[in-house]
Amino acid sequence: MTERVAEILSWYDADCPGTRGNIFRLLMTGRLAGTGRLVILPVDQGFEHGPARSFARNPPAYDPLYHFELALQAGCNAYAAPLGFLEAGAARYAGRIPLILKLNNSDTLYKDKDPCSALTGSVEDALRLGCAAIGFTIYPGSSLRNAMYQQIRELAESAKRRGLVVVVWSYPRGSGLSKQGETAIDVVAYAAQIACQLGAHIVKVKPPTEHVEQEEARKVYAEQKIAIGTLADRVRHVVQSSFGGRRIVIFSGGEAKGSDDILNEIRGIHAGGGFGSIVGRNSFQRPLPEAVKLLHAIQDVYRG
Ligand code: FBP
Repeated sequence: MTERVAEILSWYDADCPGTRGNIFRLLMTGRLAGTGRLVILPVDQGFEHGPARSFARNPPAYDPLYHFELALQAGCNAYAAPLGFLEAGAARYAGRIPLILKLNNSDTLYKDKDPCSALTGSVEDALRLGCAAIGFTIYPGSSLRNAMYQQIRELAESAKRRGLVVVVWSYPRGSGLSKQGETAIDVVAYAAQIACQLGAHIVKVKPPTEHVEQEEARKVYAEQKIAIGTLADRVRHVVQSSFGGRRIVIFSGGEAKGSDDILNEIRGIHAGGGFGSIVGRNSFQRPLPEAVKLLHAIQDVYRG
């Protein structure tokens, strides 16, 4: 146990030993073990975006076992996926890497202006598969957000009682927001705060832009001179908005892009005090050796 991991665990002192043990596992696995930083591999895009959009660029990625192997070879802290992908490999890879079961998912075959994911797994499934955590997506900004908040309240209560960690993907989206507003700094900071208030141990958001969506927020950002000019400034503000930095906040990777662009973004997240990244398409859409190399380079940035 390092001092940093002990410090992070002290923020979760309301949790039972099982949950704290699983936070410890997440923080003590892979190439970033002990640093307090995390790089997680998420592979729910087959469900969220469809198989061809997700896997055709690197066909071995159609195979669920490929992702367990990638997460292991890349030294990730954890691997997150929906029920089907985890069931396909959890027994073979039992105990080798912490797993996060995504308990809700949505597809893009029906375009809802107000999205709400379906429950696609249970806390019992997570326990049966030996997972360290459950994952859940909320869409603040959707007219159906309150139903999602109520679902995660119940699931989080049950997961925490059974010693699991709760990871919330907080993705502002829906008719309450403009397209630009989905990644606006005020909205992303607000989405991170909502996830923390819902009891998330780990919050995942998209890297925010300089845009400020809400008129009322714009005045405060100007009056209080909240720095939002660089990605590092914005990440710092999101981390501060997550209980003054007392919650683990990680940032998602986004669509496939060049390694230099990704690494520049990671440098910004690191400089702003972000706890890490969850990188899906930018890893599994590359051939395995390239993906491992990129994930190692990302981890090296977080190692400072
Ligand atoms: P990526 O690195 O591929 O963006 O994965 C992170 C993630 O949160 C996935 O878990 C999820 O499927 C995806 O982003 C959602 O992306 P989008 O908002 O573009 O549908």
